[in-house]
Order: sequence, then structure tokens, then C-alpha cells
Amino acid sequence: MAELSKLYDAVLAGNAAEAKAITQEALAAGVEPMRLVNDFMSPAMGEAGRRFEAEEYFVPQLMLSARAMKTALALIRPLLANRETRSIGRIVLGTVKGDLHDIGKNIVAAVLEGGGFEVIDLGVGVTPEQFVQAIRDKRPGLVGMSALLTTTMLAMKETIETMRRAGVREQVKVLVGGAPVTRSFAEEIGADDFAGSAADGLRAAKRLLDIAPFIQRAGS
Ligand code: B1M
Repeated sequence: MAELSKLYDAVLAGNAAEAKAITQEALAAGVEPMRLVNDFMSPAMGEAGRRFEAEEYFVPQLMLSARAMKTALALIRPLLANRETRSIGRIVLGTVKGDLHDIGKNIVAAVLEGGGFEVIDLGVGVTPEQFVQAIRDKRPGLVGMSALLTTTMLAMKETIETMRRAGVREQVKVLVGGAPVTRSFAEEIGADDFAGSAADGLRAAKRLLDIAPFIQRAGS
């Protein structure tokens, strides 16, 4: 098996084929999937971000690194999904308006699914109105919002206000996350909770949905 540090190198270098091959090999050798994400891929994306800030990397390199991570993640996501048990709750998830970052949001989705939730992923650049429509159509117990930019985290506030005006805010719990988001920001905008990682997101969702007004069960 290739050294796992080569996965870090492949993501950082934006080499999708190499990242995929190492991931495949590691999974076949029984390496725990989230170890590949947490110990190698995410740190490589963090370093890509640092280089971008230092003007050593530019947008094309960031895009290549992101593509390499997404290619490798595509192998991992099905392994995290919990197909054995019935859904313990329905979650609508999306990256907020103006924001195209979806790697973290996709990991959160995979971990929530692995934890037994049904996840309706609205994708990226989700407007407040689209969140409201999804609450009406899908009746989730929880709405999860992700933002990676200090500018777009303000769309979380706008979304919660739009939910309030539409009269659907009290029907759901709201969980927010993403690199620039903090607990105090979550409190300030009237979210129910904040999560700093996918694992925290799963714990928060379970906690919040235990006390949510309704929880959708599969088949109900
Ligand atoms: Co962009 N980008 N980017 N980028 N990018 C950042 C975020 C940045 C910090 C880089 C930097 O300068 N160091 C910076 C933001 C600065 C700021 O706002 N203060 C930045 C910028 C400036 C930009 C552009 C404006 C660049 C430009 O065009 N000039 C542009 C904006 C585009 C837009 O969205 N409108 C842009 C574009 C891009 C790419 C398209 C090239 C690419 C995204 C590809 C994609 O996602 N499909 C990209 C990337 C890859 C990054 C970095 C390098 C990596 C992000 C990432 O995937 N991290 C990032 C730097 C960094 O974060 N260090 C950067 C790995 C991922 C696993 O972590 O997303 O934090 P993260 O998710 C974690 C937790 O945060 C948490 O769990 C996840 C898993 O543990 N979490 C949640 C996330 N959401 C959650 C929700 C929850 C719970 C937990 O509950 C609902």
C-alpha cells in the first residue's frame, strides 16, 4: 500500500488520478475512511488555502486540489452511508447563497447519512427562498447551512430571517457550520446550534432532533 502521506501530497498537488488510486488502495487495505478525510485530505485543503492566502497558489490550483479531494471523496461517501437502518430524521442541507464551496458540506452530508439521517442536499448557492420552499415541500426536522466565506456567512442570517417571515422558522431546528462560522455568530443570528466539524454536526443534529417538534421517519 502507498504511504498515506502521498494522499496529502496528491490532493495538495491537485492530482486527482493519484488521489483516487491511493484512496482505493487504502480502502481495500482496510484503512478507516474518515481517517483518510480527517488526517490527509482536509489538512491538504487547509494547506492549499494557506498557500492561496500567501499568493503561492491561485484559483486554478485551488480548483485542482478541490477536484482531487472530491474525486477521492466520491469513493468514501457510499461507505459512510448507513443503508442498514431506517432513517432517524430528515435534514435539508445546503451551502448558502453566493457560496460555491461544497467539499465540507458534502462531508457533513455523508457523515449525517452515515449516522442514519435522510439528507436532502440542495447543493451550493442556495437562496433563502429555496430553503423555505424545501421546508414546505420536504418537512425536515432540521435545516443545515454551510458557508466558507466571511461575506456569505451573512446569508445565513438572511435565510433565518426569510424563514421567520415565511412562518416556517419554528417548524425546524437550524444548524450552521463552515470555517468562518462561530458559536457566537450562530447565537447572534438566531440559529439553534453551531458545529465546527462533520462529527460535531452529527452530534448536534441528534441532540437537536431529539427535541424537535416532529421527526420524519422513513416510511411515515
Ligand atoms: Co475558496 N476560499 N474561494 N475556493 N477556498 C477559502 C474559503 C479561503 C479561506 C481561502 C483563503 O484565502 N485562505 C477564502 C475565504 C476568505 C474569507 O472569506 N475570509 C476563499 C476565497 C477568497 C475564495 C474565492 C473568493 C477566490 C476567488 O475567486 N478570488 C472564491 C469564492 C467562490 C464562491 O464561493 N463564490 C473561492 C473559490 C474556491 C474554489 C472554487 C477554487 C474551491 C472550492 C471548490 C469546492 O468546494 N467545490 C475553493 C477552496 C477549495 C477553498 C479552500 C482552500 C478549502 C475549502 C475546503 O474544501 N476545505 C479554503 C481554505 C480553507 O478552508 N482553509 C478556501 C476542506 C473542508 C473539508 O473543510 O469546508 O471547512 P470545510 O468543512 C468542514 C467544517 O468547516 C465543517 O465540517 C467540514 C468537514 O469537517 N462544516 C460544517 C462545514 N460546513 C458545515 C455545516 C455544518 C456543520 C459543519 O452544519 C450544517
